[in-house]
Amino acid sequence: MKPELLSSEAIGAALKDGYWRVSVLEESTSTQTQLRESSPKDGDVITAEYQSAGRGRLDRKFEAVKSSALLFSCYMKPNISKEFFGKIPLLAGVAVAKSINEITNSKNFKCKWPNDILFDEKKIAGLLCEAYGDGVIIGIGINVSTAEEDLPVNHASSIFLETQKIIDRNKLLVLILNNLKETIHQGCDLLEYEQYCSTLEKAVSITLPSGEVISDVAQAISEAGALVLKSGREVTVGDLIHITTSN
Ligand code: BT5
Repeated sequence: MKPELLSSEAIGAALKDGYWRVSVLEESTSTQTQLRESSPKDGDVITAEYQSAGRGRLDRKFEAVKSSALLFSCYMKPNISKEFFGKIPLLAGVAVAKSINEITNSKNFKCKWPNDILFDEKKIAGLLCEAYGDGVIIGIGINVSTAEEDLPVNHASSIFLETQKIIDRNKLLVLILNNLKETIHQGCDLLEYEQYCSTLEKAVSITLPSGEVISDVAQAISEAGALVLKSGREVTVGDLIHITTSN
C-alpha cells in the first residue's frame, strides 16, 4: 500500500481558522526538538514524513518507517495555571482517540493513562508533552499504515492493521488539530477523558521514575490529571501496564 504524502496545501485548505500554522517537512531529527529550537509561537506545528531521532519519554525512541505514521509536534498556551499542566497529555489523548475513532468509524481506540492510545491493548500512538515557556509542546506519533513487519515493538499496532482502513494523514492531522484546539481552549475539562480512558478500574502495575513498582487498581483521575489508586495514592508520572493483559 502506498501512503498519500503529507501536503501543506491540503492541510492549509482544510483547517478551520488561522490558529494553526503547519510546516510540512520531508525529514526531521525529531519534530519535538525541531519545534523547540524554532522558538515556537502559540499555534505553530511541525509535521514530518520521517524522523531520524524520534523521541519518547525519558529519552526512549519512537520509531516509524517513512510515511507510515503521522508524526507531529504543536505548541499551545493553555489558559490554565502550570499546576494543572498534567492534564494536557490526557486532553491531547482525548483529541487523538476521538479523531481516530471518528475517521475510522470505530469506538475502540482508547487512552491508556498517561500518554498512549491503544486498540485492544496494542499501542497505536504515543504522546509526549514538554513544557516550553508559558506553554506546552505536544508531540504525537500515530502508526497509520504501518505493516506488521515494520512495527518496532510487539505490543504495537497500526490503524490499518486494526481496521483495514486506509487513512489520509492530512485529514487525520486536521481533525486532531481542530479537536485539540477545542479541548484545550475550552477550559481543559477532564470529564470527557473518563469516556475514552481504558485504565480506570483496571489492575495496574506502575513503574515510577525512582524505580519503585506499585501494584494497585486505577480508581480515578484527579483534577490535576494524576492517577488516583484504590489505596489512595496519587501518581503523576510513571510507566503503566494493565496487568490483566500482556502489554
Ligand atoms: C511515547 O513515549 O510513546 C511518546 C512518543 C511521542 C512521539 C512523537 S512523534 C512526533 C514527536 N517528535 C518526537 O521526537 N516525539 C514525538 P513512551 O511512552 O516513552 O514510549 C516509548 C516506547 O514506545 C519505546 O520505548 C518503544 O517501546 C515503544 N515504541 C517506539 N516506537 C513505537 C511505535 N511506532 N509504535 C508503538 N510503540 C512504539
